Amino acid sequence: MLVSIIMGSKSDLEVMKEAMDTLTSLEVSHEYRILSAHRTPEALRDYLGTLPHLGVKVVIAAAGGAAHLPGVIASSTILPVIGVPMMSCLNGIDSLLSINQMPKGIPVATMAIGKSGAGNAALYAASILAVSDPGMATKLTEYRKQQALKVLEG
Ligand code: RP5
Repeated sequence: MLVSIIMGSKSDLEVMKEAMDTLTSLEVSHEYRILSAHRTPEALRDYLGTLPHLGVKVVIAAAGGAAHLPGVIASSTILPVIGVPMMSCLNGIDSLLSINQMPKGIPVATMAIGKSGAGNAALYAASILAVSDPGMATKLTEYRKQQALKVLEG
């Protein structure tokens, strides 16, 4: 299983379905978990401990508000972590800045707020995999071609 998607709440699921659908369309194996940095710290730690055995190469982490989840995950693994800020009572700006403003040393790649970010997180995960997987590179190139065709067709 190549990509693990972790989100802080069941309320993030509808948005994060965009990431799962995109990974499915690219035939990237993935699973999701609902685990919170604040509400379920022990369960989160336990799950993160299983990632090497699962063969996970990239983690996508979604959180809203005081969105510590992506940073906490990144602090416990050297796998690339892609953060997706969720909408919140501050229109997701708090989530975006919480995820984006990591102090030097522990990076989190931060996407756009909401569904665009969720879809792009999946595409970015596929790009990371494509560096060492020519089959994945071909699929991504085809995805881009189809996307351009749709735009040109109007
Ligand atoms: C975060 O708090 C979650 O990622 C979610 O986006 C936000 C609100 O969670 P709920 O109150 O809807 O469970 O931890």
